[in-house]
Amino acid sequence: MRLRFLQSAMAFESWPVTGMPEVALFGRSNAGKSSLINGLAGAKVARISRDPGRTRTLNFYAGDGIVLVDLPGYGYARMSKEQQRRQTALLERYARRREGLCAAVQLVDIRHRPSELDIAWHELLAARGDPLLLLLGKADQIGRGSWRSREKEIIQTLGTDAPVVFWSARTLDGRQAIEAFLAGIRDKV
Ligand SMILES: Nc1nc2c(ncn2[C@@H]2O[C@H](COP(=O)(O)OP(=O)(O)OP(=O)(O)O)[C@@H](O)[C@H]2O)c(=O)[nH]1
Ligand SMILES: [Mg+2]
Repeated sequence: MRLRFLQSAMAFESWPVTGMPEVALFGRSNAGKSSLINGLAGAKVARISRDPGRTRTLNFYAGDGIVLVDLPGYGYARMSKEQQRRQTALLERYARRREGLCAAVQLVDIRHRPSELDIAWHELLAARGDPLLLLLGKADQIGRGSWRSREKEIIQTLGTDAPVVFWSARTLDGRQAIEAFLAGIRDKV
């Protein structure tokens, strides 16, 4: 899909007014949210790095009639308690208060059992009552033969009935399904 960078923002007052339906990417730090933006765009529009905790601001991208928001990851340990508290407050404020937020994508690492934070965020997002897509990311890191058993364990741990897509930024597995989800959000609004 075509995606172009709109702006970065922190404070509520500077979040852009776009008039377009918005979908946000949640996930722990290093889960691969920024890489997902690049994978969907088919270009390097978002900055990524080897070290987690890279994305510190809300980053807004627009394309194909929707806005995608690359959020800072939750649960980045190498941050002061005060920074973590501020980051969490920012994410919660965004999740609860953002006008135009129509759906969420939560990205988890297919290799790991979801953490307590993944579970808490999943519950908060599911409670919003609008569409929530669960991505099992870095799927290239395990054999396809293990995908279904990992899916089962992750779904059980989260206690969820959200739709699930296997995703890899390396192979772009899952890209079509994600784009179909986003098109569904755009067309419903
Ligand atoms: N093998 C593999 N590596 C990935 C994939 N997606 C992301 N990565 C790697 O994981 C690391 C973190 O990726 P980012 O996209 O920066 O993660 P993020 O969720 O934006 O992290 P924060 O900004 O800290 O919240 C980078 O080294 C990426 O290259 C994937 O699908 N497969
Ligand atoms: Mg990032």
